[in-house]
Amino acid sequence: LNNPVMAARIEDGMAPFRDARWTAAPVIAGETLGGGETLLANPADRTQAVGTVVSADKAAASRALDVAMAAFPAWRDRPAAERAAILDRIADLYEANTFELMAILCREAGKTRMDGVLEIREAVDFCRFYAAEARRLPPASKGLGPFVCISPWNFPLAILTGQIVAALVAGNTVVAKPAEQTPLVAAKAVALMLEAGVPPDVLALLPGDGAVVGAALTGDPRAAGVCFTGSTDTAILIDRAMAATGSVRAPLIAETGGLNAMIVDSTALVEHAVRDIIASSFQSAGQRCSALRAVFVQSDIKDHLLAMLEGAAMELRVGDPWDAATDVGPVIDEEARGVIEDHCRRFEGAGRLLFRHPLGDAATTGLFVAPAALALDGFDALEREIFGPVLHVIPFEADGIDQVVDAINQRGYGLTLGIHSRLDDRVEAICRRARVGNIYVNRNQIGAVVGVQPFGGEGLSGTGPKAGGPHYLARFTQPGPSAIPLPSVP
Ligand code: TXE
Repeated sequence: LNNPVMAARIEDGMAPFRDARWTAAPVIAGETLGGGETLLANPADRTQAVGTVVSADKAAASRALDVAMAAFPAWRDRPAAERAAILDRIADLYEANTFELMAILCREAGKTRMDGVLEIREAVDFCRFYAAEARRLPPASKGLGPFVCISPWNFPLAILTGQIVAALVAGNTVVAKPAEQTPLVAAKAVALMLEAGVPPDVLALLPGDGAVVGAALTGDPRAAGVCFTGSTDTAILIDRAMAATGSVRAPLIAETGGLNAMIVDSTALVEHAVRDIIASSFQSAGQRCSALRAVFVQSDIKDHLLAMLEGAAMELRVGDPWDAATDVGPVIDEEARGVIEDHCRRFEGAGRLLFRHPLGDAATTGLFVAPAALALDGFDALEREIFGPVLHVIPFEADGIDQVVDAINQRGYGLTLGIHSRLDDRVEAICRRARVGNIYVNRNQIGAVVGVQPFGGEGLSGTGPKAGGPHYLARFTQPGPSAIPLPSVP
């Protein structure tokens, strides 16, 4: 994106979509259902309409499962190579429609250009990777039936695509329920999948309320499996809804929240640590499940690191993500902003604000949150995942590394961990001790790198196996409940 020729191409490519409007509606057997329309506004200004959505109801959920049941045997029995070829065509169509997809991601979900490019790359990689994996599945492995795919708003294209294409290529039919906040990019994605050759009766899209449509789908015994990414609370609700159907054969493949930490010791290259902290905590306005929430800093370098961090954070440009110079866009909705702002206010009131971006004009328009750093005494003092551009800073002493790792393990949300240190022995010891799905050593603590660094967590952060990795597809062909059951809440 720093290449001026490439930047100009993107600018020109996205320009026709500056004021475009998109629509989303339930699609069952290739037929689009009508109904009352709700307007969706751009989170960067809250007034500009981006499109309209027609929400599905329980009756539509039931019909979609009927169609998916009927279509299943023929789809299951098609050669895996044929299904894989369709995924390759989906990837081609995503690439051919990159600018429109970037425009929807920007105006519906508040994604910056960098976020948009990376998200489309990830979606394309999921298609190509699962296509290749499917060609290697043992011939005896078969799909299970209709899979319900429930996706979140923070990677509304990549996660939705990864879930759907994994379930499809393994021989399942799919009913997909996108997040309430991001139905438009889902509708575009599903239209491209149908154009690529997914038979219409094999894939349904049901935009709508999680508590209505999501609950109806996951609580239906015809669902042969559920693939979910979102909050841990919702994963637990889904787990219970599935158990209540009496079916013990349907797997729940869940990817949920994290409370991610980084450890920076006094041998670290502080400039590199600062670069990676800024990217992981503040990129995507902190709305990534992999994002860094708390950095443990060795006391003797804390002031130095904080001074550099503050300097770098003040350089960030927070504002309209349509503007190519923007680093941090808006958060997804009023509710999300309220939760993050309340949290920052409480810390500020307690004298724990380390620094906060000044925000400037952006504050008056859209749903922007100023990137901030807050002081924390211990990891257990952080009550929950704060899904925004907020970093917590916890000092530790030279002899306290083991206790730091134990504190991370005790939280039970083992999704990502960053380490900045030049002591190989120490890095190895931390890696051995930490119960975390993905560890990043002296590098950016990001999420999946499909096919290279499969992504997924431990404990409360999900049920494995890792997305974008070699064991993932098989899970869509094996009956039985989750490999790592989520805790049941009484
Ligand atoms: O998630 P939900 P929300 C975390 C993050 C965020 C919090 C809440 O901390 O602040 O979760 O976000 C559908 N049965 N993550 O409220 O509700 C819902 O419609 C079936 C982390 O957006 O879990 C949507 O499609 N489905 C995360 C999807 O679940 C239901 C990404 C996710 O929404 C349902 C998003 C029900 N009863 C949020 N209720 C990550 N891991 O990246 C809701 N849904």
